[in-house]
This record gives sequence, structure tokens and C-alpha cells, in this order.
Amino acid sequence: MINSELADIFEEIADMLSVDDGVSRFEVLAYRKAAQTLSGLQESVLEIYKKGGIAALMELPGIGKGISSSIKEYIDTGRMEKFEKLKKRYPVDFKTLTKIQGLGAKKVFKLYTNLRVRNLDDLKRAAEDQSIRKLAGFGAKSEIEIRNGITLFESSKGRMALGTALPEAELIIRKLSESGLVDRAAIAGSTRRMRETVGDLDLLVTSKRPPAVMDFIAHLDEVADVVLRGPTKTTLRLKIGINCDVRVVDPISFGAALQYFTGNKDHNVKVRQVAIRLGYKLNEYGLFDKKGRNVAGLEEKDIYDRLGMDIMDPEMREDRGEVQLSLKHKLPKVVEMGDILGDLHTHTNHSDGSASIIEMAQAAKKIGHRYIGITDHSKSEYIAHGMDDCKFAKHFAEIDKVNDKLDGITLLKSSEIDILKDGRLDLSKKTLDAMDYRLAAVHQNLGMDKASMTKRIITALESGNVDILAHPTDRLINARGPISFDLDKVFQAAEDNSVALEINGNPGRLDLNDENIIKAREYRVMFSIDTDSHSTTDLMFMRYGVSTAKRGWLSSERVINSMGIEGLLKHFNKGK
Ligand code: DGT
Ligand code: CA
Ligand code: CA
Repeated sequence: MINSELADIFEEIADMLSVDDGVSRFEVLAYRKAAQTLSGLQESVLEIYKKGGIAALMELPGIGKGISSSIKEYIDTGRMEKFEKLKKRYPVDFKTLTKIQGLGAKKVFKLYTNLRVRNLDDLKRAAEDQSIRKLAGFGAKSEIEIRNGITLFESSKGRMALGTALPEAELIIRKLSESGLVDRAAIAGSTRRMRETVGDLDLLVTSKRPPAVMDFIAHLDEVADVVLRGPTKTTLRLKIGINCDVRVVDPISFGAALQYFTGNKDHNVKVRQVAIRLGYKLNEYGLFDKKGRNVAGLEEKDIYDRLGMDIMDPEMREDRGEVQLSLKHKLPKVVEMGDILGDLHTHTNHSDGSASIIEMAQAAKKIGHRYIGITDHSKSEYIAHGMDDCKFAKHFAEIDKVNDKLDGITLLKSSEIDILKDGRLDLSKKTLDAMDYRLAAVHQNLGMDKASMTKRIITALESGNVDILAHPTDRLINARGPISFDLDKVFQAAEDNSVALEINGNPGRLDLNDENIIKAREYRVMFSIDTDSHSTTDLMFMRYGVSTAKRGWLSSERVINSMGIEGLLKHFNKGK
């Protein structure tokens, strides 16, 4: 969707401006904020602009006059003059290079001016022939980090983060639905299972006019190329850099096709084995008895019913034992969006967020939350404008003031406290005690060895001053691997010290991920599903967190933010 194109452009503008000492930090920040807003926005800016013009754009958080006119320029002409000019001046692929672990814009620029590194191939060469380590400010260690970063980047290439893929799939589905050409339309595949990355999109529709549907999708704005076109299946190359399979299926097969193309493949194999055992044949056209009669296929549920199984959420269809449990009617009940009563990890413009406290509270109320925890950064995160003890005193007073004015939602005072290298927290006991709860995270010195990192995290958990361990592994999807620590030891320490583990729903993180949730569930720990919002629109990331929890088979009883405010505060105050 155009949102991600624009977000990439603004991010790259920010990168290019940031290497120029003559440009103010605020201008750079303005572009980063805009990029952040756009990448979190679930509705297409093109639609927003069509409906409400520049004024509607300017209502978006962090989008001012200049940036909204740049958006308009891009919508109208497909180009942005400012970007083109900067690109001429810096013929460097900032977009790719800054994705490599260990490289920010400034370092990329240094590599360009000193070693003429313009793209990934140049970077590989420079890392291989050991010229990076000779540069001031780099060294052997950072050269190795860069080399590992390149490997990680290349191994993830081709799979797109769910946070980009899902809104795109939803946009195309909506366009198909509004076209008047289709009767039913659905997302299938890994996107429907809410896997953290997606290889290609799989869409299903029913239509009385399949050729017209194929024509329609081939001409969508989002399409770069038609890779393959058949009478009922078209494969598109989308501009965002991912393929999309669109299949037109017979209405009586819609449920069967949805079941089949949702997968995953191993789940399908197991379900098909059940069908065979019962004397049926199952494929994407339906469930058929021995005589070849179609006995189910209209709805997905009809198929599972007929096989004596309970239908499960798509997130659970990963062949992790769900087929066997479903046959015994013993599937666990997993957390749902409706269970979530609040968000315990959000930022405001008091640190690196773009919205004010009251704006965040109102936005949270609007989506049905009963409470929202404000967790602005602590001082060690100086890049994110982290606050010291003195600033926190004022900040909390401000939250109290806003809270008094609010109706129907409660603000909770907290912070995303930095866990220092030695495991200490970087705020005073007095500040920590003034909070309703304490969320802590590792942000710096990520390269520590396993034993030291384990000790560092456990020291923090044992301090008695941590209620939630935020984004525990600190990985960034497709960009940065997890920090290295002993998961079992940390989960045990979380159990011993009543620290909840976060499931960070920010689609760039999804941390803990499904596999780690499954592992952590073995311990008597609670979980907190949060968004790590940096703007009001980011609050919508909750669905990614909940789906990740579903993929980890987590029940709502294990989720602290499914509690009402009284229960939650009681939980935090236990043992104090
Ligand atoms: P992806 O695209 O790599 O993120 O993962 P999926 O799960 O979307 O896989 P994809 O697009 O290759 O196929 C979509 C679904 O179609 C897959 O989840 C299950 C079904 N499917 C594909 N190939 C087979 C197969 O050989 N056997 C069975 N039973 N199902 C298949
Ligand atoms: Ca797929
Ligand atoms: Ca596919």
C-alpha cells in the first residue's frame, strides 16, 4: 500500500538529512515521526486523502503542513521532489543498508564517504576484504557484527513482516469487495495464521464473473506485474515487494478452499489423514464420501464438524498437536481481542512518542480500553529522550492531572525503565515507588555474551522493582536477531519474582514470539500483551500481540491486561 512506500521514503529522507550537520535534529525527527505514523496506519493514506484532502492528512499524528503536501505531491505525481534531490546528492541505498544490524545512517554515510559503499554488494565486499575494521569508529568487532547482520538480512529476504503484509492484504480484499464483482472474499495462508513473516499473500474469492475479477486485480494500483494468469488463479507481483495469489473458487467450495489454503501444510496433512480414516476424501474442493458426494465444503466449520473436530483459530493451525486435541474436544481456550482491557506499554511525547498523554488516553478509550499504562523511556535511552528522576516527578504529576479529567479510562503511571549493563535500573527507588507498576527492558549493550546477559536480566528481575519484562529478546523482525540469554533461567526468575513477560505486539517486534511463549508457558508466569505504541494509531497493534499469544496457545487467565483495573493493581501490589 502507498503507506509503506511513503514511510520508506520519509525514513530515507530522515536518514539522508541526519548525516548533514546543517540540518536540525527536529527536522529529521519530523520525518521519522511521519514514517512511524504511516507504517502504523492501517487505513491507506490515499483513501484518507481522497476523502478529506490535505486537511485530513494533517489530522494524522505527526503529519504537519510540509509533510502532508509532500504526500499529496507523491499521490499526484508518483514522485517527491525533496526525496529525488537528496537521492542525487547521496546515491546510497540507505533503506537497505540501515537494516543491517549495527548500521545506522551515520555509519552508512561514513562507509560511503570512506569506502564508496553504496549498496549491499559494496558492503559485503568491504566486510569481506576487512577494510571496514580499519575505519575509525568501526573496528574488528563491528566488522564481524556487520558481517553477521548481512547473513541475517539475506536469510530473511523474501519474507515480509506481517505488519506490512496484512494491511496490504486487507486493502486488496476491501477493493475486491467494493468492486461488486465478488460475493465472498477472504485472506488465507500464513497471513491468516498471523505468522510473523509472510512468503506470499493468498486471497480467495467467489464470483460469477471470474475473468472480470482477474482483469480487475491485474489493474489495481498496488500491482507491479502480473506473474501468471490463469482462468481461476492469478499471481501478482505487488509494488511492496511480495507476490499475491488470488484464486476464484466455486461458492460450494469456499469453505474447503479456505481450509486448504489457510494451511499450514502439515496441519492439512493431519486433517486429511483424519478424513481418510473416516472414509472421506478431502481437498480444496470439498469433503467427499466414498461415492464421491460432496458432504461439506461451503463453510470451513462444516468440514471440521463432519470430521468430528472442533474448529480452531487459524493461528493455531501449525501442527503443534491441535489436530489430536481437537478430535478429543480438548483444545485450550485461547485469549481473544475481547479479553484485553488495557495496554501496559505506550509512549507519549514526553519521550519518543508523537501524541500527548491525553491524546493517548482518549484514543485508548475509543477502542474500548479501560486503562492505559504510560511507559515513557528512562534517562539512559537518551536517543528516545528518556527522562531522569526530576522529569519523571513532573511527568507523573501531569498524568495525575490528566487522570482527574478523564472519564471511563484510567491512566497508569509507569516507565519503560532501562536495564543497565550490570542489571541495575536507571531510576531512583523513589521514582520507581511512585509508579503503579514497572516495565523494564534491555536496550543497550546488546552484544553481551550469554552468561553475562542472563545475569544482567535476572539481577533486574530479582530487584523487586520490575513487574513486566518488556520485549524480552529484543529482536527486530528481519532486522536484528535476539539477544543471547538462557531462556529457562530467565523464565524461572520471572516466576520466582512474579514478573510478567511481555508479548510485544508491535509488528516490528512480536516478542516474545510464539515459540518462546510456548516455552514460557511451562513456568508459572503471567504475560502482558502490549503494543509499545509510539502514536495513537499504534494502539491498533494489539491484534498482532493477541494473535501471537494465540499462536503460543495462551489462555486469557495468563494475561494480566485481561484483568479489570482493581484486579490488576492488586496483582501489582502483591507482596509489597
Ligand atoms: P508462506 O507463503 O510461505 O508464508 O506460507 P503459506 O502457509 O501461506 O504457504 P503457501 O502460500 O505456499 O500456501 C498456502 C497454503 O496452501 C498453505 O498454508 C497450505 C496450502 N498448501 C500449499 N501447498 C500444499 C501442499 O502441498 N499440500 C497441502 N496439503 N497444502 C498445501
Ligand atoms: Ca502464502
Ligand atoms: Ca501462495
